[in-house]
Amino acid sequence: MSLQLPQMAPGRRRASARRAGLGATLGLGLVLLAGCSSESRGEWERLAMPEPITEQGESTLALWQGAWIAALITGVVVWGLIAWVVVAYRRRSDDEVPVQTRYNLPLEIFYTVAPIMMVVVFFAQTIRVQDIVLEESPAPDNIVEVTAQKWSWTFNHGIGAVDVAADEDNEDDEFPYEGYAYLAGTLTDIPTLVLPVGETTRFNLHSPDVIHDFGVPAFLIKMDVIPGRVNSFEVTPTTEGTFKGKCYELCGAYHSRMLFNVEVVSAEEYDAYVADLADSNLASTGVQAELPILGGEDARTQVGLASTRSGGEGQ
Ligand SMILES: [Cu+2]
Repeated sequence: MSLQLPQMAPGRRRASARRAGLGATLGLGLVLLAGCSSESRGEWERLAMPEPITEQGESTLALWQGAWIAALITGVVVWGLIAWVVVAYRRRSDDEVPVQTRYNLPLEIFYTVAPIMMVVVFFAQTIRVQDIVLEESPAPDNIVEVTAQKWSWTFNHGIGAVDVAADEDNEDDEFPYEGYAYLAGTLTDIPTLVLPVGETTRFNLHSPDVIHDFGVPAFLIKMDVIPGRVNSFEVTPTTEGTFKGKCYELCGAYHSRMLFNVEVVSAEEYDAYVADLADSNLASTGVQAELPILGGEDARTQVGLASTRSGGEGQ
């Protein structure tokens, strides 16, 4: 039984198919755009990357967008070639046998060389951006010692004179500031990391127990916190506001509680915050800390942590 198609001149049939296709595309585009707030339009432009709030994060975003654009151009060329081959070399009659070409040397050289060139460009761009986001300035405005401990964060802000040279060995026995003001989070008390806008802050990452990972989506960077090793990176926040941070390494039973907030404030508010924090440390412990709280024995006796651990070991 043959299929009965409505009779229509070939030219008119093509024109009406084109109109239907155009209408469907426009309709779909309108539906998609109508559902777009300016926020989600931003997400589309950033290709689902969070909005960066640091100078360093802008380079990461540009790398992400560039990689997607390169991948999409490649995709369009490949899809286009597939569609062209399917149409141009389709079987035109039942007894037709296509040319049995076994290889095409120029084509094979092209699809060997093109991907190698793409990998080289991706690699070079990645190294370039990696150098930018991991670059450490000779004298950052602030150095914060971050402790990731089971199961929260302690943020140690420096007070008094700073000696950047003391930070250079990246060891845990010398620290750049004369004294420290610290905020220790607990299982039930999510700590807030306060940072000054427009200033460069270096994070030195310490862990007394297992591997954690310090990350803030709005920084577009995260870094492992490894016991016995001090990893570090710097950010220069450009936007004031409150942002979310968390542990990105499945570190144990209460990994999911290793959350923190980041509050970017003006430089004056930051100085006032650190002074207040030092006062409240002094009021609660009776001493001004000369060294940052880096966990280990200290982490177990921090406010709130003692109650969450029975023997202090294991888990
Ligand atoms: Cu963790």
